[in-house]
Amino acid sequence: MSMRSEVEKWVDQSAQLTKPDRVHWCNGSTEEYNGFIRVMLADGTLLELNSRTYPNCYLHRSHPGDVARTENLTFICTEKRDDAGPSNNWMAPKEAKEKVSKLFNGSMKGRTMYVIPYLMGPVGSEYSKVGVEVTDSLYVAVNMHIMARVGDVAMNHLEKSREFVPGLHSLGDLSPDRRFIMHFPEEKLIWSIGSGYGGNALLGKKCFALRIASYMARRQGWMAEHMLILGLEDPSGKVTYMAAAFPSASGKTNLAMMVSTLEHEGYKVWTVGDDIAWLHIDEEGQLRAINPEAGFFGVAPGTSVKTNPIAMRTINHNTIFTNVAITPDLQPWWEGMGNSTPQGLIDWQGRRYADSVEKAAHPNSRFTAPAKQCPIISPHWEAPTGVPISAIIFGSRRSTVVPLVFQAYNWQHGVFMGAGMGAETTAAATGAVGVVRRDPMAMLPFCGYNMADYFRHWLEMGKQIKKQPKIFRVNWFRKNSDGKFLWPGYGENIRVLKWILERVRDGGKAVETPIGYVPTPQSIDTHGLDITTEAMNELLSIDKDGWLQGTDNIEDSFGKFGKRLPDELWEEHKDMRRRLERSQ
Ligand code: GTP
Ligand code: SPV
Ligand code: MN
Repeated sequence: MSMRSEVEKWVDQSAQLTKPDRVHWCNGSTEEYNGFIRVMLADGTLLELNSRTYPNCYLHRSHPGDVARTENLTFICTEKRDDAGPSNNWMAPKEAKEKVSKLFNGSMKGRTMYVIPYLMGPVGSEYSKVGVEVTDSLYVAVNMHIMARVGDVAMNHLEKSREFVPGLHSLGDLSPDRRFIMHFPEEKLIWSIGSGYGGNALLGKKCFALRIASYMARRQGWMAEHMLILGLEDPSGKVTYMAAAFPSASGKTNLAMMVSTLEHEGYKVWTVGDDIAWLHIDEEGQLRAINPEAGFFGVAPGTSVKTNPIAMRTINHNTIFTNVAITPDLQPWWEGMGNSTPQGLIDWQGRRYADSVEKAAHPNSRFTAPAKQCPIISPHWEAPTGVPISAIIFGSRRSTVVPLVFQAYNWQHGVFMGAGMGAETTAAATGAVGVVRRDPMAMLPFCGYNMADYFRHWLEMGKQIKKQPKIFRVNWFRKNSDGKFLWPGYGENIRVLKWILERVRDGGKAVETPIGYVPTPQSIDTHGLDITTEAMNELLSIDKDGWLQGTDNIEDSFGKFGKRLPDELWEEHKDMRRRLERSQ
């Protein structure tokens, strides 16, 4: 059977269940995109923004109860509960299907079903994979047009790759009571109903490229990670590639698009990806990364000409904004845009903004923009074989305890460092913000199987890589006793990347501490930076009690995995505690 008929068969089944009035197969063309936009402008799903300052840009306001990923309604449905592991919500596949097919039954009556074949990864890459999403949301369809390579290009890839990940999506009634984001990794299937937002609904992103892909990757010997990919150019013009895992809304897009404040010295950044990396080991034993996505679904608040001029230039044309505020002359606006609150602002829910307590833009408001519009997109961002990775960076928001940067002793210690990473929660998911939780490798909400097995996979991959990338931990978010950020962040993060590059090349000064190699204060280039010696010392200081408390938290977190947790990680844990206890 041809692959097209395989897809048709699944689409027919989905249509029998959801009973749409019409079925539209997407070809991925610009005409199709423009046609969809026209329909949404007519029915009010989109509002056209100022065509002079933001040409071909639109605003979408989502349902106020549907503004972020809902981790509590996200399930991994494996036959055995233990294969999903203690960090995932689990439901048996049979139960999940019975429960959710009732909701899908007739859910597209009176509506159109859009069939979206899409390719994750560069055209012509043996690492790329095909998904097919069917959805009754045009907002999802146009976002998928930007975020993935949609239509014929995917169908063509499929004829060779002969495998696709089906994803059934319907808006349902948008009630959280009837919202389920279901993953069936054993049959590589996604079912999502009741949300039209971001990672819940654009199934190529978190559902496929992370949860299902991580499961496939373990079986096939590669890795699917919540990582940005960047190239760091040095004064000689050589580019070194790094991949960095930070939790949601913790700085990946900003680091990936950073405008270096050391550009006059010859250090600059090239963007390869801002959210997801698929990592493979090539025939020479070199770790290589591709960005499976084709667009950016980035956090709007905090993005300004000062903090991220590259993002501002990427998103001022052909961009869809979701849940931002607008000015009376129809320009998008959000907190942290760098200007004062304009008169006559309309908030993200379409109300006149009067209140200075509530935010005008939702804290998780976003832009969807084509990656190729990024002025510093790497010339190799679509290289079929990806880019070679020399450093892996773990980062998260920690207002205390965690230094600006430090390096793991070796791969195994680095895996422990990632596995034990604590992170403050953000508005990217519903629930409390600012609570420290363990978020291993920034994958807690995105690993499609038991995380103990995921840690084992990291350890095994390390053994197969010939020249192991060095592993680092960064924290841009440490605060002083007044609650102010100690580190200026954004473009100044280049100073930390420069030290990382030096360490990759076996240079860069560091002291051996109980937590890893910490830079000496002088080894971070602070030339031209307005920062006090005290602040620098505090940023690099080791809070022994804080770290000991951290080892207790790691123990609780590791303990949940029982015997499945690799012994190596317990050894690393024991060693770190011993080093801390012995230190002054
Ligand atoms: P997801 O798209 O959810 O995966 O988020 P992300 O990891 O790409 O985060 P992003 O770069 O969008 O940043 C999230 C928020 O953190 C924004 O409000 C940024 O302004 C802020 N931020 C990013 N980098 C820094 C930094 O170096 N320092 C400080 N203080 N804030 C930062
Ligand atoms: C994240 O939450 O990590 C995101 C946004 O990148 S979403 O696509 O909604 O998952
Ligand atoms: Mn993300």
